[in-house]
Amino acid sequence: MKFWTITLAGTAMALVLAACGGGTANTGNSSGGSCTQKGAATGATAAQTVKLNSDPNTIGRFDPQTTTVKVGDTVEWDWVDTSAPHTVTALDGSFESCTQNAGFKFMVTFSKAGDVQYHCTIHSGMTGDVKVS
Ligand SMILES: [Cu+2]
Repeated sequence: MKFWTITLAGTAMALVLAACGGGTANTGNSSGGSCTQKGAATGATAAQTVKLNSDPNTIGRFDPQTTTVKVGDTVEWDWVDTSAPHTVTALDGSFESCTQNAGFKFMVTFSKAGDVQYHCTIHSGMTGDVKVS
């Protein structure tokens, strides 16, 4: 039963990606509510990359969980996990990717020093932070 559910979700995801003509469009919030993407950097070059991977314990995982950058640097998140959608959502509200599937990329430029914690709003075990100095 579980396998069947995952297969169906994968098929639906492929259809969504195909409809958008690529993995870089905002595919909205599949959890039902409205979501406005916020804080996305465009045309930047990432200093660090965080992968959104699958994880048997927390459903998903930010890899690495902690990212260290300098003020002015850009972090890129890559949706790698093909088994579940995820969000990259700052706890302070400074950035929000909305719900996305494998193939999506989201970049944020950090313009001030501090420790910015973020999570996936779908999976409570998915947490990460960006340490900016
Ligand atoms: Cu997630």
